Parts: sequence; structure tokens; C-alpha cells
Amino acid sequence: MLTVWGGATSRTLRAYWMLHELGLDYEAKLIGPRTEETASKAFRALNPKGKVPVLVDGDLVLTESAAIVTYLGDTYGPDSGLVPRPYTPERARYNEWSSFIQMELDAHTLYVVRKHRDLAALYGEAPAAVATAIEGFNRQVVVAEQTLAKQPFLLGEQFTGADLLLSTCVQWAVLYDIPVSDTLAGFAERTRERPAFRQAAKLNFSISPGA
Ligand SMILES: N[C@@H](CCC(=O)N[C@@H](CS)C(=O)NCC(=O)O)C(=O)O
Repeated sequence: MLTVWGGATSRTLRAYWMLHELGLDYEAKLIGPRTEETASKAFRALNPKGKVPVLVDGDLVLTESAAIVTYLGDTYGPDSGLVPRPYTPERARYNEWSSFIQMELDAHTLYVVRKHRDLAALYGEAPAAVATAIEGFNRQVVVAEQTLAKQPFLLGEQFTGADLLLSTCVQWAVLYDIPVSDTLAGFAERTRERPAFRQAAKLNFSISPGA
């Protein structure tokens, strides 16, 4: 049985969305970040980082939302096209987009806004860092926008895990009132229409993010 720990955030949504794309059964442990649950001894034993999402598949405990998305596609959907097969140029491109999205559109841009604006009570106010993070997001996201102006998805005609990651970041930006281009807004809208997204979002956002 597959188990996912976490809920209420863009990162946890990624794990549920991919599970639904693959039509897999799973158990959801809907706990929010920075909660009593993530602070508990039992959860820290599972994930010493103290963060969500976490995927448990038998003996495998996996953190990092992009790694979870890729693992699920590799393991449970090798013919689904959701994650290109290893050792191919398509997979290299997929890896490139996934790393880019995680680093350039998430970790040191949107997450900086979250930490130093929305969660300033916990992490400290840093208006200059927030402004730089928004500026960095806008500058980097143009690369995805230019690609999507030419083709429906990042790798071409096929929706992949990289699109799933990008869509969550674009939706996150919109939520933060960071204006995005019509191309990106249209892309986010199209991906939100996928039944797997709808099912995953309903579950994921059935709890509130808390702090
Ligand atoms: N790079 C990780 C980031 C995980 C992460 O920071 N999760 C947040 C919720 S979206 C969290 O649990 N934060 C709690 C904390 O920073 O203590 C991923 O993509 O899974």
C-alpha cells in the first residue's frame, strides 16, 4: 500500500496529483506542515527533515515532491508517458525541467515569498528578499512561457510530471498575486481541468494549511 503524508500545500498536491494520474490506490495521512503531527517523534522518525510530502512504499520512504512524482511514474507508469523512460534524451529534458522548476520557480523564489512574507512571524520579514524572489520568478518563468507558446506541454504534445510541477508553481504564483502571462494562465487552466488534478486538489485542500 502506498501512503502519502501531508496536505494543504502545493508540494503535497503534487504527490496526490501524480497518484491520481496513474490511477493508484493509496492512503492519505492528511497532516499540515509545521503542526503537532510533523513535530511528533513518529513523524520525525519517518522524515527527519520534518517536512511534507512524504511517500511510503513498502520499505521505501521518499521525500521531495519532484522525486516522488518521478518515482511514481517510473515505478507504476513506465508506459504512461507521464515520466519519460530513463536513459533517453526526453528523460534528460524532463530532468532539466524538473530541476529548473524546483530550484528556480519554487525553492529560492516562491518559497522565499512564502517564508518571508506570509510566514514572516516565523521566519522574519525580509521585503528586499521577497522583491528579489518575485523578480527572479518572473525572469525565469519566461523560459517555460516561451516553450508553452510553441507547444501544449513542456516536452511537446504529452503531459508529463514536469507539467504537473510547473502547473502547481503557476497556480501558487497566481495565489500570491504575481501576475502571469496569458500563455501560462491558459496552461494552468488546461492542467486544472484534468480529472486527476480535480480529485487530488479536493483531497489535498480538504485541510487548511495552518501556520
Ligand atoms: N523541496 C521539498 C520542500 C518540502 C517543504 O518545504 N514542505 C513544506 C510544506 S510545502 C514544509 O513541510 N515545511 C515545513 C518546514 O519548513 O518546517 C519538496 O518539494 O518536497
